[in-house]
Amino acid sequence: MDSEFKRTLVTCALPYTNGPVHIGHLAGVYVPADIYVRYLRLRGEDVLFVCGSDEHGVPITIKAREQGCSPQDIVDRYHGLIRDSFAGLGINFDVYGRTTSKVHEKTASDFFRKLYDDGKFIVRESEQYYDPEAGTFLADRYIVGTCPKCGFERAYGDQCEKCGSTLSPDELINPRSKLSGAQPIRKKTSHWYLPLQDYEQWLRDWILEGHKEWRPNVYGQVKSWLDGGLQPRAVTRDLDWGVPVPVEGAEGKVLYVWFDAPIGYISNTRELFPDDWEKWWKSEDTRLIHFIGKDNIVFHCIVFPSMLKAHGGYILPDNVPSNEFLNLEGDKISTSQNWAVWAHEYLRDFPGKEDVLRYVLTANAPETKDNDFSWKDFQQRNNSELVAIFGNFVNRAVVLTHKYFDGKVPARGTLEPVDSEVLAQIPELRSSLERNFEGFHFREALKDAMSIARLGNKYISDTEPWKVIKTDRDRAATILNISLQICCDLALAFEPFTPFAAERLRGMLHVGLAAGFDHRPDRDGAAQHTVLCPSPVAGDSDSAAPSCGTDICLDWSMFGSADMLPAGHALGEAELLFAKVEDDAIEAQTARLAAIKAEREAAAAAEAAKKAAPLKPECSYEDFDKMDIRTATVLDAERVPKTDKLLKLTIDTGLDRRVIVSGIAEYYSPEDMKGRQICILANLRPRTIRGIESKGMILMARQGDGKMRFITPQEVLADGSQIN
Ligand code: B3M
Ligand code: ZN
Repeated sequence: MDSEFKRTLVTCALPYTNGPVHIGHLAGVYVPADIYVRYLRLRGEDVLFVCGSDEHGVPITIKAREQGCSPQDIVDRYHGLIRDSFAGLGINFDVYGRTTSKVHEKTASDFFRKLYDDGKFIVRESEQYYDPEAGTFLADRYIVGTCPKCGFERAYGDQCEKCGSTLSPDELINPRSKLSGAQPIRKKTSHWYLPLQDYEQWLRDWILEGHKEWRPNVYGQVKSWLDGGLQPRAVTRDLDWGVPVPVEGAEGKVLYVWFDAPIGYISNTRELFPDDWEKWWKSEDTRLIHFIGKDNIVFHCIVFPSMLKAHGGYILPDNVPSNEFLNLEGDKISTSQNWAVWAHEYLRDFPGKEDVLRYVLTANAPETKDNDFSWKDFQQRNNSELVAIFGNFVNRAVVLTHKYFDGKVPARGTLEPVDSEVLAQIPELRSSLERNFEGFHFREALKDAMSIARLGNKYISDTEPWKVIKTDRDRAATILNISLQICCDLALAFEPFTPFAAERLRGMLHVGLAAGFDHRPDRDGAAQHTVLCPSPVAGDSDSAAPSCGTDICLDWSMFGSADMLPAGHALGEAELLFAKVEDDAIEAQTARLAAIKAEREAAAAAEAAKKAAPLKPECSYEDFDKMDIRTATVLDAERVPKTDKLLKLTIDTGLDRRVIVSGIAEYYSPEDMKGRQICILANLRPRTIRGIESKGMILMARQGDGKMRFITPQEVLADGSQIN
């Protein structure tokens, strides 16, 4: 790895604490970050993995208001749920803090104060929406009104959820306060702004010139922001939930959530290392990596770095890997529409299958473009990749060793070409794995790891030790020896991706893992700085004995060696590495989603039905008076042969009997129509439809969703009564 750095600080976007996390979050940020951290640890790097809750922001206050509780109640509820979901999936942060903590309040206040004292802000007065009934300024999300782009009546001041447009509160038609329903007024207020334009040239040099290796989506977004020209950005808000602005005369103002949240990375580091945090943030030999979703790019690549630069003394990110979005069964994931697979529900519904989700989300990771998660694919990847290839290979190697060699690694004899070939391919795959991990290409890295499993599976299928054993015990010994060495490679290669399976595999092989540094606090809350399991191979001879209770601790440097397991080493018990996902488990999930979709479609249809068609251009009374509209009774009705939509109606108009051909067969059967009184336009010029002369037209009412009903008088009238 890059030797100019002594340690790596990896951060993950701090989730907003107003709802649980879903697979989109996991695939976009947390699983890739955990993979990366586990890889670095495997290589013995000193890594700190920092995350926590983002507990400020308007959506939290709105949710609290909706539920009639305090914002603190909301964040207390979700903080624990989210933290436990991550832990359940093996995403092991060294620290998972909160932006409502004391340490954070102090860190964020001090940060603001330093910029304030150093004259890095400008003050600007502006007019903002104010709710005269509630007596408070309204954040964008607290203003609703009609979207100027699509006419949706409940668009927010910053965004329309119907058409996805970004809006500003001034654009809303008929704005209303979400708090009181009152019409907001404009009122003057002043705020502090960070003049981002002052950092433009510096950002260009640093990122556009200095970090061409960043992912194209990140680099491209930064470039387009910079090319568009930066503007001063307000860093305070008129709100009562957040870190108070630590300046006299700023009562009722708090730091903007995007000012305080990234400082949370620093606060959480301080939380863990109150005395020793600075080396992680202020030392040039620390490498900082932010894992984020693509909607956070501007904040992590432009705003936060400008804040850090304005403050001075802090390091800047070396890379900001950001993914695109994950869809679910072809549709955009949506928290408000419940179109998501929630992490905590997955853990409840699929106990013991934590790795499967990690695996599938990585195999489909939206690294270069938006990607899709489907339950069918989930099942297929589990059953035909994890179970049929990886699991099957390991199972055969371990079970056959128990069966024929008493569970002890048999000695390797002379190699045949097939053996040398398989052994020669592993170092190549290892190099490719390393390149992909280090370049943040985790999908490709997973393919490399899977290639090793395929290689092993093919090797054992081709060499058939279960047959060979009958005639050539030494040859079978060689095959199983090689297969078990490959199992060790797999235990290393898959540790970042499927850590629970990797642990089970180590149990079967009866080996430990030299997993580098672990900074998680011990039971007394003190941060550790220990090597989990020092390898007797990598370490010097008088280093501590492995703490895992085995003689052998795998470490990355052994990867690809054919001598990880010496002959005679006793294996652990065989167990199943992966179990099949059965159809009923998948059906339960797809049924749940289908129900949500049906509900959503019904709601959308009800909404559409209510929407009246726009008004036609004005007409004169004379125009109207030309139309002869009357009541009439249907005497007979039949379908027009070979059509789906047409009915032939014979009617009595009070003046005559005539035929009207009408396109209502979708809505009414001939039986529905017989004997009914209807209204017709009687003087419409006759037309021949399917060879039938149609004289007039039936009056129908059409709803917004297209549904049609004929018009009938409230009580039966004489046929031929004129309507005007
Ligand atoms: N909470 C946004 C999000 O969850 C935000 C990230 C903060 S990272 C400092 O998408
Ligand atoms: Zn809209």
